[in-house]
Amino acid sequence: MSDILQRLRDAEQLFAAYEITGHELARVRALREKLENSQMTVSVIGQFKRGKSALVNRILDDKILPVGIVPVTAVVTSVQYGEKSAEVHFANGLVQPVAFDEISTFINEQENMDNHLNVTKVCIHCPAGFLREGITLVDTPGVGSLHEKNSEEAYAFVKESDAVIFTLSVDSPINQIEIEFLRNAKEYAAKFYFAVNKIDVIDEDELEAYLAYCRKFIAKLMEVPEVQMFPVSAKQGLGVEELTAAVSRDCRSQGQAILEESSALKLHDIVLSALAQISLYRKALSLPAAEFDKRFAQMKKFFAALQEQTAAIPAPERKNRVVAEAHLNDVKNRLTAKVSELFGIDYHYDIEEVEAGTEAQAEADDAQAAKAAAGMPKSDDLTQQVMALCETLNATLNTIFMHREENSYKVARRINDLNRLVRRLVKMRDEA
Ligand SMILES: Nc1nc2c(ncn2[C@@H]2O[C@H](COP(=O)(O)OP(=O)(O)O)[C@@H](O)[C@H]2O)c(=O)[nH]1
Ligand SMILES: [Mg+2]
Repeated sequence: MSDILQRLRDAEQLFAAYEITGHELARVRALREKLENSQMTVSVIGQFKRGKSALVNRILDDKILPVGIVPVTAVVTSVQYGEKSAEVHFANGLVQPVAFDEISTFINEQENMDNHLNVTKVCIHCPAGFLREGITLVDTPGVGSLHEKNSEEAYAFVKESDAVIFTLSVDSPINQIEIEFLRNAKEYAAKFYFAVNKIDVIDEDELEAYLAYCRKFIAKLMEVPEVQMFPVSAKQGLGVEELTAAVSRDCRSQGQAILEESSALKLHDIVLSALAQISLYRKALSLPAAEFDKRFAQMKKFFAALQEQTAAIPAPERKNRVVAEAHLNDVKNRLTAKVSELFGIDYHYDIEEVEAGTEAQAEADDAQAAKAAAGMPKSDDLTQQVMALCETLNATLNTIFMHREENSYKVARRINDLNRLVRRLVKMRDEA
């Protein structure tokens, strides 16, 4: 068995033994299954309007995905090999098969604005040759547009990618947003391809200058001596074959190695998250029971105050996406500060867990009401989102509260146990 597979199993066993690490258990289990089935996720990422969706269509040799002059892709769309079919996954767990010509209703930012339909992903099957060997090709919303939710989705999905086709385009030199995004992607994906799109709009000299300029930045950022760039035109089909040939070749010759490396990167992230949970747990257990009760009560008061403040935001403002997102960020920061004040530890909120989707405008509301009437799931409101944030922390503290009822001998043993767990997690973190 490979070393990383063994480490995933160890982590799975470890997380299964504690109430507090249920979320990490689910993540590590999914990762292990993916590795065992040799499923490779190749995602197309980049800033909005670089031509990602157009490139995916060209790779699949099919006009499946909506493309446009304004930000279009609002939802992660994965494509696997198979008979043509499509299904939409909603946040409430509902999975609904849809006809191909209806896909756009769910993916398109203009139709599903700020993802008010609460779609988590769209899964498509299509018999394209590129997918035949077990590749899942994923089109993602772009970063950097006015639709902040799109950026959040894109950032979140990078965590699931094994390999990445980072898409730039010649009509804009690589910018700070792209560099930041790439820097983040580097922490999770094991293999990178750089596509430089829209080469049909410039001449050869200009292209050379563009490539030289980007190459320098990217090599430095990726900490490699050299990077290979793939100049393409998704519109005219130029260069796309070279790109897909390189991806296919690597999948065949080093697919397992890519998957293992990407799994190790992801395990590192999961272990960090488990460490944060466990640190809070251990810290709280170490407090005298009365002291813990007092701080827990203060925390509950704080939850209530946050909810009250949220409820007090007037209706027109809470419908405003920018106001709503700013409020949610503020809540996250204040919760982090409160945990630090009461329990003396660094407790970070997982940004991607925040469902910051509030309706941008009344129009979107109307559309949603219409869809809701048609049996579609309804989106969360700001109050529910703040409640969900508090609830994660509340659940952890409640578990601790239950254990603090045990006698002091048991608590001491549990803390000992957690100390061992933390040491193992730290070791895992440093190995990964
Ligand atoms: N000239 C040119 N335009 C392109 C090319 N690829 C995409 N586009 C255009 O760029 C815009 C954005 O494309 P889209 O695929 O929606 O970008 P995405 O936001 O990155 O998915 C659309 O207007 C496309 O027609 C290309 O290779 N050449
Ligand atoms: Mg797109």
